[in-house]
Amino acid sequence: MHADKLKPEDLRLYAITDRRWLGEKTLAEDVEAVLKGGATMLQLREKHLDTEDFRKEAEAIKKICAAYRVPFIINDNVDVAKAIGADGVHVGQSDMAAMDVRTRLGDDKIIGVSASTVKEALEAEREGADYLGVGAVFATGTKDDASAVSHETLKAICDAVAIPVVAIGGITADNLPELSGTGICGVSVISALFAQADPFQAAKTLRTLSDRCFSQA
Ligand code: TZP
Ligand code: MG
Repeated sequence: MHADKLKPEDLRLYAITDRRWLGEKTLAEDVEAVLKGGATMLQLREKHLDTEDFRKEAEAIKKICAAYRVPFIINDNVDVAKAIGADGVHVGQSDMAAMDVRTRLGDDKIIGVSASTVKEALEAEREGADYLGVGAVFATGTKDDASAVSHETLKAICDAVAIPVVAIGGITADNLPELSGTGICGVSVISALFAQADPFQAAKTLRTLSDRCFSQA
């Protein structure tokens, strides 16, 4: 394993895309805005694009992330990630197993896994995950089937694994400080960035707060 492929501070403000609030804007514009504002990692999450459109979009977003020197992760789709040379893939519990993703991507790439229990977290770590996304730590309207994770469970997961953990689900500038002391390296957010009128300013605010709350982790 290559120890420097993912630094814990890369997870400080992990932006996950969602095109539902774009309106007249392009996804590339919003991605650039959140990176300029201080997002430290970016995941392209597309639930409705066909493979060819997903690949084209990924190609474009990869260039922007490279310009800002921010790791670029693809949600779920190992084929797209391999085709465009993304930095990694994020999989959920019902997606491809982390072990199989590792076999397909090799040791140099970043693999993230969603977990909502200590058992799932330990299993993902054993299978070779580089980081965990744990949530939903607050109520969210963005993912219908998100399971709720208490802050006690979040802390128990952070204590149980050696790999970095990022919290996800309903995180805003108002509630982010409540996650201090859980052991997370940062926060992963969708609507608190991409549903905002000014994603640049939203990223700036969240990055400042996240640096303040999680730089000890
Ligand atoms: N996984 C657990 S909650 C969630 C995902 C993808 C949605 C997070 O979106 P938001 O808008 O930051 O609550
Ligand atoms: Mg998934």
